[in-house]
Amino acid sequence: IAEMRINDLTGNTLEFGPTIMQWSEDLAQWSDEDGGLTCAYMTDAHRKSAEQLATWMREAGMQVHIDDVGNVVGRYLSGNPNAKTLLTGSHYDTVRNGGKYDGRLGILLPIAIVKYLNQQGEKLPFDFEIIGFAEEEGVRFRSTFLGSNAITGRFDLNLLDAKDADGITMREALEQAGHNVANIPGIARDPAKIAAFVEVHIEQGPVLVGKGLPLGVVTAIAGSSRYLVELKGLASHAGTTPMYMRKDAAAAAAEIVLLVEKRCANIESLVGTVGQLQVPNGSVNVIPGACKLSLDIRAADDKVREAAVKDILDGINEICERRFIEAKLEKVVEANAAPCAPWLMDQLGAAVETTGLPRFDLLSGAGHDAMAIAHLCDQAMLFTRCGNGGISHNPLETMTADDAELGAQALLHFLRNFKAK
Ligand code: HGY
Ligand code: MN
Ligand code: MN
Ligand code: MN
Repeated sequence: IAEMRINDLTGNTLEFGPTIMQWSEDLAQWSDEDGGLTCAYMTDAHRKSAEQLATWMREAGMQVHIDDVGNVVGRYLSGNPNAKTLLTGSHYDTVRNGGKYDGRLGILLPIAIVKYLNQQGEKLPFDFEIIGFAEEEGVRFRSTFLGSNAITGRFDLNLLDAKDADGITMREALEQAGHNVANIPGIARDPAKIAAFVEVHIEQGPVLVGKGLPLGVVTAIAGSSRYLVELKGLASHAGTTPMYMRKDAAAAAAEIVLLVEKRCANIESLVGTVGQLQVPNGSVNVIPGACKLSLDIRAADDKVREAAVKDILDGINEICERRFIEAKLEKVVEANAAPCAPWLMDQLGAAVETTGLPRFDLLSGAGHDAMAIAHLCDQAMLFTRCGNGGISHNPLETMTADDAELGAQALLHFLRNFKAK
């Protein structure tokens, strides 16, 4: 049916889908690690990916520059000097061993549309700007949304001193890549010149695939709290130290993992994850004297999330006191839920319906650059279905050319009919 609908719609074979899928494959060739896709901020693979995006944008007829936090920015000019700019885009960094479409789809799909418009000689009545945000996942320097925060003027310059696992500071990484950190504040956009922001992204979850729908319109992006926890106990001999005398940091961490799981269970849209858990320099025959873990708590409702975070932090205190463990917590992300703008959702929904699909609204449990750009202008998101049951942040992340096509057809219709607020 999708095949038939697409042929009806375009009157010929797929316009955008195969290009988007091929570019996704091509872009995935650059990875920090062999086997699997890892593209962390300002690594060599990250810089090569930026250059490739810039090339595709240029070939599509866009004015292109790479700014000093590494955002790849392409502008498709309207020729109307008074027109406000419509922003779109997503991130091109990835999680470790991630998927090819997370973030990248939201850059490649609009480039394919601009390439088509440019070939047709069709201008839009507004300047259309595609931004490949340089960093959203927080893999190398822990902080997230570096690219989109620079665009909204909220880049925290103190982060330039943050060090990666090898002790390299963000400032050094940027300067080694030829960037001038003095220009970062100047990256901020003037809100008066921006009409809105729309991000196309894979859903990264099971809802659309469960509904059998290729596209969805996002209602809100869940808020999230991220902490790094360092537990300090006492390393001692695994054979001679009686159980009741131990200060076992890993056992405390294990209780914390189950506390998070229990506290977040069975509460609508509340999720909690310990994604990183390690015993630094652990040995089989040594009681773990230290343990590092991460907390990621999210919910659609900020009050629900804040209550869960409070209970979990109180719980960590109770576990550590009982086990004579010291805990050091560092809050690395606190982002409130970002509701999408109804006026934009309606225009996106109408565009989805032109592809012959029903409008279907859903929450985004995943964080997105749109929640950072929400500090600059109204935002909305278009989701495309994830295959393999919706898995993401995993090499099994997948999507189809048909769904990419439908997403592109919908966004093209949205652009051609966009009415600024
Ligand atoms: O973690 C997130 O939700 C996003 O994929 N960075
Ligand atoms: Mn992601
Ligand atoms: Mn993403
Ligand atoms: Mn995103």
